[in-house]
Amino acid sequence: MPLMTSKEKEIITYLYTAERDVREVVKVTDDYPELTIQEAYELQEGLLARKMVENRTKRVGAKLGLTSKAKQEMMGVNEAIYGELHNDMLAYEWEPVNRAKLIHPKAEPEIAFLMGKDLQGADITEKDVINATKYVAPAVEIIDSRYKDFKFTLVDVVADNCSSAKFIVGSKWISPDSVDLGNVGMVMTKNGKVAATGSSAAVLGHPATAITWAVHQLAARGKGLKKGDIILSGAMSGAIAFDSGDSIIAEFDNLGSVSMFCK
Ligand code: 0L1
Ligand code: MG
Repeated sequence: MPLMTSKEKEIITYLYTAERDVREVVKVTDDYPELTIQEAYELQEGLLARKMVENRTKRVGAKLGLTSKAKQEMMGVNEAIYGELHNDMLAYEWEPVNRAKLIHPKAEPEIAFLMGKDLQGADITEKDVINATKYVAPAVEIIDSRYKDFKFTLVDVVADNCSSAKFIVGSKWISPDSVDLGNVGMVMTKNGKVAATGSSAAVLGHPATAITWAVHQLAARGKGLKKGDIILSGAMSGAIAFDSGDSIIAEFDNLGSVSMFCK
């Protein structure tokens, strides 16, 4: 980010401290209704840069959000959004997620892509995405908007790095060619009861389409995906709220399952 204005610094501090102090805040656009989506991505970049300096985090990949028509309609928008994954967001199946460090967490079932090659450009296709992918795996993203009651505009959620908090990837990684990624069924249970069902078709028709869209957006900012990146391609169902004591398991056709426990 070039030299930041005092307004940008103030908003970044506002979002950074809300997450650090596990405190929900009113949305940024209440005070700054004039912010544009372009400025929101610049604020996101500034927020992530601050985390890299203060929390010594490193970028490990990217995430897609608002990839389902249902969620876009709910928010009155017709585009997806993207953010970054950092190493401090990576959680493990065998390590309980700490509820005390989250404001109002929700779980989303997603397909994770592990990039085997760099990928950048405004004209790359779904085929390029698949060719550049080494493995796919089942994943759960934990989202935790910093905004009160999970209520925000597109600008707010982009600035807040698309509500990202944690993510867990299952241990079974397979080649993207060995499964029909456009038609993966999924069942997510909470404490043994079905909480959500969905399909990868809900992710802009195909998760590779969602990633293609993100690569095009990144290209406009002179960026791309890197070999070794983990990409969360978008939620296959609505997000499920959870609390301490809850366990979540997402089972995907042909991809296997991933689980998490919240302490
Ligand atoms: O990962 C997601 O799909 C979440 C994007 C932001 C919207 C939300 O927090 O529900
Ligand atoms: Mg998500």
